[in-house]
Amino acid sequence: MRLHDCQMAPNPRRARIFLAEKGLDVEKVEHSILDGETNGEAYLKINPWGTVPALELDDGSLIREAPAIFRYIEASHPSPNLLGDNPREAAEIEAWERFSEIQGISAIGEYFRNQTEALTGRGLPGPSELDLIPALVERGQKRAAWFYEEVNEQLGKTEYLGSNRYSIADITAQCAIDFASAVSLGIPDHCTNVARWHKVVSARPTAAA
Ligand SMILES: N[C@@H](CCC(=O)N[C@@H](CS)C(=O)NCC(=O)O)C(=O)O
Repeated sequence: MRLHDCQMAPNPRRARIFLAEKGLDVEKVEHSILDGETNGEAYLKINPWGTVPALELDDGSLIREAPAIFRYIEASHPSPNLLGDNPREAAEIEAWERFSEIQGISAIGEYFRNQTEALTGRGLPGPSELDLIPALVERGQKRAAWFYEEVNEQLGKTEYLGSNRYSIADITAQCAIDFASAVSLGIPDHCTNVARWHKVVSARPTAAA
């Protein structure tokens, strides 16, 4: 197996942390997003969607989309369980995982992408050839603020985000928040539950992945 990756981007980091939590040491192939490599001919031959992460299996087939990679790895390497081990827990973990991708990573991405000159003409991930929309910078910031509020409230009730134990919901939220901090949307001072939880998840060895 090898993981098509980009070190600075939050979605591939979700996959790196997930693989590391499973104890899997997988070859990583770096593709720069900002330098346009993910939209270059060579990478589009591997993944015509032009996105990372993508997991290439030993038979040459490709799994795209982080949640699809999680499902595949969880089914083939069930321990430790990261997607929930009963239907109710799995549903709650998935709700927070999806929320953290859509209202966290995507919202912060909207904020970052639409003010980044290097991404001119790349309004969406992949070979979209769409204009940037400056108004989405402010909208992304507002969405990120809502994300922080929701996560802060939940973490006032539970130790981890989707369950009472570490799961994929925490991984995706952790990647969203570290990405947010890198683009100057760090944890708001009043979100003390987020700050408490962030210290705990950041202390896991896999946070370095
Ligand atoms: N829903 C996808 C999102 C993948 C995605 O958007 N990845 C970004 C990096 S964080 C990307 O490939 N960007 C390429 C680009 O901006 O052109 C997933 O879960 O894997």
